[in-house]
Amino acid sequence: MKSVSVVIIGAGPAGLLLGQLLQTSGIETLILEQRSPDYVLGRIRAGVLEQGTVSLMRQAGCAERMDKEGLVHHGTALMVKGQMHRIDFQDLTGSSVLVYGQTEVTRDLMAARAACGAPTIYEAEDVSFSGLDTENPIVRYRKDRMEHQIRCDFIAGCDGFHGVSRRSIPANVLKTYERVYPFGWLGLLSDTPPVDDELIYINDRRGFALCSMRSHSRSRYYLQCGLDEKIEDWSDERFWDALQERLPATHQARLVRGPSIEKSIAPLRSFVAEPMRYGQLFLAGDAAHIVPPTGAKGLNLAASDVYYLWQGLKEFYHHRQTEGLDGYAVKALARVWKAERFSWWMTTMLHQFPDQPVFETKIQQAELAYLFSSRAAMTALAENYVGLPY
Ligand code: FAS
Ligand code: PHB
Repeated sequence: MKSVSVVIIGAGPAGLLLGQLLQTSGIETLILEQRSPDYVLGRIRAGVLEQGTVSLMRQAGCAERMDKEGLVHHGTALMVKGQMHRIDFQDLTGSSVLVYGQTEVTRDLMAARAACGAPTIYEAEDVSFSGLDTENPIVRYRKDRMEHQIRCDFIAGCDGFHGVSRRSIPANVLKTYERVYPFGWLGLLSDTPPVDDELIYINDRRGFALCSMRSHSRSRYYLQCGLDEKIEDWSDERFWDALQERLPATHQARLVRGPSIEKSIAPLRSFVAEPMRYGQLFLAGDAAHIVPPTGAKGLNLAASDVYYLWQGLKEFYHHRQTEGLDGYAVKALARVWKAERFSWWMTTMLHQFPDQPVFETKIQQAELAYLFSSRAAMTALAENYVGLPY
């Protein structure tokens, strides 16, 4: 039976980044991905990278295009009751974020893996595991109607929220924690210039909106929408009109409309699965946790999980020590829960909750008023947004 040191399930950013970092440490991997490369690249998701994620891309040797094309942002704006409030990351934390789309991160990682010849099996079907609680678990999958099995030392479950890895942890071991929000995000991507040099998070009485970007000529916009909304009911024109209404007066004339390249609705949830390890299976990224995108943490949490797992595997293969792997779940979850808190806080502060008690609305208004009146409060927002230390 074929064997490999680490089998990675999922060729999203978590799986690919882990694969590249292990590659730089001389640790052999095989990635199994259920979809095609084009399908993976077609999903439009995150847009903001923390410095930790940027640093890992550089350590993985995949940062050339990111460093050339990424946009350094030293702050962001929150618009409340028509008033713009800038959160100055540089002044408050001395740090910044990089605007560079997840699609491009994934493309760079895919290209690097192909260039080094490390194997990725795309369109691998029915992945399953056995012997997770033994020294050498077995991974099974089907490819082109042929059944395959691989013996390995470790399995990295980087297969996202709907993957097989979390489901492979016994129900009497796995605990999950969840909050589902009463709205979703309707996103649109267009080859039009952004309305501002930085992102704008908008708390408007008609609903939340976010003005983001991928470059100086490609914009990414989001509108809070009902869970019953259907994408086919949202023409481009209806989207642009709704966005225009929620923009501050200073920016309405700047809005450049154009045909949507992509348009989708995503539900918002906070979700954490514990433990992030079972036997030789380690969960990383969306396989273990989901955050509402309001805090721009999803992709960046996947990166910090990958960092901890990379360090633990490096220690094992280079020094036969297991301290890093044994401490992985506790260390990763400590950072996960802080990001869950921040993402929940940003979401409850900036969205409309029409059915909530008036008291909650009053608290939301007080939260915002305090935030903009206190350097300490704005510093707390900024240090979470640019990324807490690993
Ligand atoms: P991913 O889901 O990206 O990748 C998992 C991979 O595993 C996929 O390619 C999948 O095909 C594969 N897979 C699944 N099951 C498998 C199986 N059984 N066998 C083999 N392969 C399998 N984050 C932000 O920071 N900002 C955002 O604006 C933002 N917007 C988002 C919008 C949407 C609609 C979604 C769903 C997420 C969004 N996120 C956002 C979060 C997102 O960026 C994730 O955090 C990020 O994709 C996490 O990467 P992975 O953990 O690699 O999971
Ligand atoms: C994005 O550009 O897709 C993006 C940016 C910031 C967020 C969420 C999404 O908080």
